[in-house]
Amino acid sequence: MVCSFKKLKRSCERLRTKMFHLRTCAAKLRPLTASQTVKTFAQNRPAAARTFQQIRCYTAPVAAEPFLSGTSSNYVEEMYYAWLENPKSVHKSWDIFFRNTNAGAPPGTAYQSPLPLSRGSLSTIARAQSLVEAQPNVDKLVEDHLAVQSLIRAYQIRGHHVAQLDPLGILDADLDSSVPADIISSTDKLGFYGLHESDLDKVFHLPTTTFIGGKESALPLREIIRRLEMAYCQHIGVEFMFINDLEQCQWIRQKFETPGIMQFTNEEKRTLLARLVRSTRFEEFLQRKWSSEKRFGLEGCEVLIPALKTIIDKSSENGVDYVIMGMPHRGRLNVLANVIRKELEQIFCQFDSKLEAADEGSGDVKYHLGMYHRRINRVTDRNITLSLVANPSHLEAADPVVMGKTKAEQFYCGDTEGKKVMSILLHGDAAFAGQGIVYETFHLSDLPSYTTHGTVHVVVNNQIGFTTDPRMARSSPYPTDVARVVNAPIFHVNSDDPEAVMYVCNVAAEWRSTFHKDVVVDLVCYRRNGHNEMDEPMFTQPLMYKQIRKQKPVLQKYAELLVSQGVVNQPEYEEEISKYDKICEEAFARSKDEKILHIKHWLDSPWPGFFTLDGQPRSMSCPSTGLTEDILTHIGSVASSVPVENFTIHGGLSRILKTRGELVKNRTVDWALAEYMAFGSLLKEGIHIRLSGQDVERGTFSHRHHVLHDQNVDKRTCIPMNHLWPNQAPYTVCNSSLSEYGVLGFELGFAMASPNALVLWEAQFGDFHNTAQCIIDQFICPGQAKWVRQNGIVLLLPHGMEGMGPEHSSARPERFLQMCNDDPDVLPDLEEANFDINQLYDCNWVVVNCSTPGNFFHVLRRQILLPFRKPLIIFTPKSLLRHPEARTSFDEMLPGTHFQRVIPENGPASQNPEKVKRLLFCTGKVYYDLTRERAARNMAEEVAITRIEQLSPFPFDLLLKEVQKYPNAELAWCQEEHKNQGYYDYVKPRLRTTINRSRPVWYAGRDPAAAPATGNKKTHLTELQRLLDTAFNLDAFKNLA
Ligand SMILES: Cc1ncc(C[n+]2csc(CCOP(=O)(O)OP(=O)(O)O)c2C)c(N)n1
Ligand SMILES: [Mg+2]
Repeated sequence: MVCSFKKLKRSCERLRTKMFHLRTCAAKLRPLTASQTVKTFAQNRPAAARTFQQIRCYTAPVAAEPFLSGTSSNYVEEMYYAWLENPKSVHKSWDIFFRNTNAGAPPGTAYQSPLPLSRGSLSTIARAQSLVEAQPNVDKLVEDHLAVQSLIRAYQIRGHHVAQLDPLGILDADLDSSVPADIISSTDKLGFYGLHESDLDKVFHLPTTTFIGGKESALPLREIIRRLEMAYCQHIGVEFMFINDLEQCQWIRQKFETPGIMQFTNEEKRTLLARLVRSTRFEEFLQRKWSSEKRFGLEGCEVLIPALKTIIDKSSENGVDYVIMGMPHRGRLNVLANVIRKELEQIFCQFDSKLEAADEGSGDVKYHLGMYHRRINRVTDRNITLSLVANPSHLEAADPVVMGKTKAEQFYCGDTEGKKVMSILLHGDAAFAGQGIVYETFHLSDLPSYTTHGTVHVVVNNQIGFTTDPRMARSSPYPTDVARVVNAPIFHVNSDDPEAVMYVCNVAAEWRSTFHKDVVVDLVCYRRNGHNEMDEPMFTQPLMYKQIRKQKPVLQKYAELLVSQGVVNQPEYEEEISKYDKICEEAFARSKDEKILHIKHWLDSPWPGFFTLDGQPRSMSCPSTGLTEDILTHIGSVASSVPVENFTIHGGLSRILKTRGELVKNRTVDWALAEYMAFGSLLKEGIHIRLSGQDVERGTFSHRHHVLHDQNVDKRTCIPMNHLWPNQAPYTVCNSSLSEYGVLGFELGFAMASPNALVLWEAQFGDFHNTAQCIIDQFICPGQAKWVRQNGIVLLLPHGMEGMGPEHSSARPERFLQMCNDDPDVLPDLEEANFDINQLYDCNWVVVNCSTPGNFFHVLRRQILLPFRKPLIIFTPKSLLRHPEARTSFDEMLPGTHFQRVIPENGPASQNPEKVKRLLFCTGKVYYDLTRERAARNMAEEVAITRIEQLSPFPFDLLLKEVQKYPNAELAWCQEEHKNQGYYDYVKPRLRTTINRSRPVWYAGRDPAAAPATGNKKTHLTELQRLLDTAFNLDAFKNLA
């Protein structure tokens, strides 16, 4: 018996490859009745599978029935199982058939045509008669049942295409007005399935992949279609059938197909109405008071506020206590007021153009500012913290930043599954479809070191982007199609149906807390005004806006509905409105008392305890960044060993570790070891370190090796850095996806969460940072000035002209330097106490190019030991990673040592400075070319070489001393980069200011060029030699003077 069952299974499998997955799962899931939840059904699974197998044993003859084709056997199995549960649940013909087979009718006979009377015995005749009843037209019956299954599936897959999503009723959310052939919009389309109008009242058994039956397991076709239309073609369009996980699909089906599932209590309806009142009246209030101010109002999508509040309420109910949000301009003030609950007077005073700014920096327009607020969630009575991340105008740029901050908050509170901290991202339809960063961010969503365990995305899909129609703005049917790449379900919803919106938002929040994966709510709405309140939309969308003018606001529609249902009465509704209007008026009156504008009230990531209460650094000094010999030796020994047992590393790596060991024995460090020392010591001090970027674990140049891989055991790894000290802070080192924009944004967000972490992003090669330019230009460079928030992120940008061609050579130092906020023409007060620290405090970021491992070590440590945080840009070397001279002795890393902003000449030239004819300034790796050349030319006494290690803020004080030390020397700046690139344009005016323009500053370097480097190795060497010739030819500048 068992054997026959297996045979049946096997033949089915062969024939039904496509249906296989579905069917097997369906069999497992069979015992679910409509009233059971998906949870119960998942729990029942093993038992269900068992029951299935046992019972099937008795049905072996069924396998041999002639009509049992690949597809029909699937159906018969469905039918059979249903019959076992309840013989009445299947069509009478099936009931007879199964009874016959179970009674022992041999294969083939259960379906045989009745035998002629004359040829049969009495008993045969009796049996044949029952068979006649059972087999009126089995093939047709099977086909019809299969057709109905296909029909159900068609609605699940394509029902959303015909859902009524556009509140205006004139547009197609999927940009397609046609109705798919397999959606039964009229009875004549039944023919597509080989069905006929006369079949509409026939009863069909429902497959386990639908929940439309509720408690019924069979329904008439007419009712099946009606229920499918109700589930998939009303105001909600569910897109989910691309998801590769049956359990998740079943969960969604259950949420949308179960009859009567979308019901709300009167209390819930009243709350929804009250939220709509706030949302709508807030915009109206702003419009009344400041009719000519830009605010990017929410009119046409007022439902966004109840939508967000529903997501937050549901998530709070499920244990979330911190929600981090990112959003664009549209409705931002409304979200601040009614979701985050920023004090209204603080918002209103942003409209007062006479108020003076109280904080340093540029500040930002009101619809970009961030916010952080902790309060009680009134619905759940639980504490909740809401943070809206400040953002630039660049749409979607904040997405990865929000993700990074969320990840960090989860990390610091030990929320490894995203149960307490979550993010909500809002999008505009045009931006969501158009901006590539959306895709990059989605691709971070499931990576172990980047996942935030699900983001709820909400799209304000007003079916327009500024003046551009969706048809001109995207090639995909929906603006949300990008989310399909990560199997996120997408719930499109007509925003003029607030209850549908609320339902969908509840499901989205539940989805996130059940599966911890991204989900999208697409609020299909309209934009009542122009792009902003000043714009005339009729110029470009005349017909759409004629319709919009006629459109009743959603609040009015919903209020009328609830009044008609008796949920509220008119006076109650009006009372709700006047209550909120009064709140606005009172706040407006209070806002008049404000005299100055404080941007610091708009901080999205406060760092409690790091600053004094009034936001100042706790000191204006930096302790020594040196370490004791013991610490250096200990870190060195771990860095050169494998700290776990029975772990086989690659032979090449053993040699690298051995060399490291020797370096440690000789009390020296190379680049990799210097980084180890910096990280390892900070971990000891409780500072979390996170190093992220492409291939950072090994290091692009194979010098780092922070993750060891067992050569014999797959995926067994060891991170020695996490074996340094008892109770050390954790070290995270993670290879990222191949994205710069997304990953740099993410790390910036991570670094926002805490000042007690060293967060580093390394570019594979420095020039790749340009695909993350937006994060650099809009966040890192001006972040503090715009949003009074500091950030200590470190960018490691491999840089250096090494004959590798135009790509990979330059990290574009000129760009970073051009964006520094220090004045090239004004000499600061060099006598000021703590000049160097004050300079750092005032700058927008720090730019360094270290020429020694030791200085690299110090600058990394200084980043944390400073009493404030600034972004740090480090141009890191390539060839210096292994250069025998690029070594630092422990002596230069011991207590009392510091980062050297300038490394002065300390050779023979410095002994007799008057004799020095030329003082060369340089930075980075070219120093080693210069010293080699100087030695070759025997010019150690005539030419002094001083290295500027910290380019910005410019070390005016130390360089002045250098210049004064060599009174007879010509001054020249030497760089290996082309003249229009590198550091020259930044350094020259500042050097001139340092010496009060008393002497010329000459240039020894490559000529200006369009590309950063030549692709020809020989040309590269010739250029190098030429610049060295200029640097050491003491007559080179004679004729230029
Ligand atoms: C990266 C970027 N490109 C261009 C703009 C200019 N811009 C501002 S709003 C907007 C239209 C946005 O449309 P959508 O995303 O649909 O949002 P909506 O304004 O309709 O809410 C454009 C093009 C921008 N802010 N950012
Ligand atoms: Mg839009």
